[in-house]
Amino acid sequence: MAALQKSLIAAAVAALAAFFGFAFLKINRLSLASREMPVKHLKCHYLPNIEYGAEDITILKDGLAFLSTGLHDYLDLPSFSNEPGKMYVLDLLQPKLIPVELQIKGDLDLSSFNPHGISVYTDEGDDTVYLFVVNHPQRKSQVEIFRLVGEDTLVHLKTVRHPMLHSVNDIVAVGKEHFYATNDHYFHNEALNLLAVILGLPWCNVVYYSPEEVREAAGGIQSGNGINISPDKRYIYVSDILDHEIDVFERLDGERLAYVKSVPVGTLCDNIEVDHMTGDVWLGCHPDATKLSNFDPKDPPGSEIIKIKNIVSDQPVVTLEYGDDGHELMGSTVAAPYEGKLLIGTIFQKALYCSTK
Ligand SMILES: [Ca+2]
Ligand SMILES: [Ca+2]
Ligand SMILES: [Ca+2]
Repeated sequence: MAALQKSLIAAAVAALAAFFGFAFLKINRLSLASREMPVKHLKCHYLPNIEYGAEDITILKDGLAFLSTGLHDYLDLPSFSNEPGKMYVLDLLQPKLIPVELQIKGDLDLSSFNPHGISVYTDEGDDTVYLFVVNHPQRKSQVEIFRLVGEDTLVHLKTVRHPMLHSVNDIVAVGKEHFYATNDHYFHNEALNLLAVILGLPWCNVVYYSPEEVREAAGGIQSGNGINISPDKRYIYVSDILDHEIDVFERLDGERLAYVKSVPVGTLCDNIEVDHMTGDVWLGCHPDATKLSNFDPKDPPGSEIIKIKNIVSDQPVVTLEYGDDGHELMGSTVAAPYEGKLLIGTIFQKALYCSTK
């Protein structure tokens, strides 16, 4: 009996050790730990006023950029401030590039405002600009819809909450109250999420929201992050960050998404911006996710910006546009292009203005 007990315990210990060994290797592989940092620098300077991250940035066709800043208390990622987040606007056509804080009016609790992914929608009929912002008050997920008034005021129109929108990372607006959203986790419990990552369970999804219906538009994603749309509005791009690829979907009638293909990028890409002139896809990526989660200022997480040309064609071209070991910029999440200019934002640090000419 004692001998049987002993061998059972030995078998259990061996199984646990094997699992932890497997888990360790899997996490190292997913997070691209100890990967050599890609290096490529551009002519850049820091944007004033942005010290606590600009997780997402998007730019209107007329050169007006929006920045969501101050993301904190999210997925145990580092943050330099626990103050409420803010929205900024920056006119890229002005000679002085100084982001200005957007005034928020209406019925929104600003003391718990924690903005994350953003998207803009312009009403073709009357040119009204709607700004959609993922917000995480008390670690929850909801989407705020604002209307831009003048150049520096957001009027809060609506808060969208839904059980299917449970861990929203980013959104892309396709109507005044209509959007696609990515969920970056499946479980509420962090240990179960870690297990899902280790086992490679592709249980995250893209959700379509309209006031009339809310449903899963696409599944099979390990961790949904950035989402955006082609200039002709025909394709939706989703970053499956843990899979190191960008998934391409075609929008069908009735807002159905048909999977087209995945483009490997070899790095952990966060948000997606699309050049409105060329259709090129710009990605803010994390070259080594372990450096992000075990934040050490002496060995900081780096930044990596990737561009995909002709993403829908048979031969997409993936290029490194910017790479840094974290001494210039830590934790890049987004790269927004505008006519030879590039804005690069981060989770918790600064933002850069660069020239790509
Ligand atoms: Ca976005
Ligand atoms: Ca995938
Ligand atoms: Ca993101």
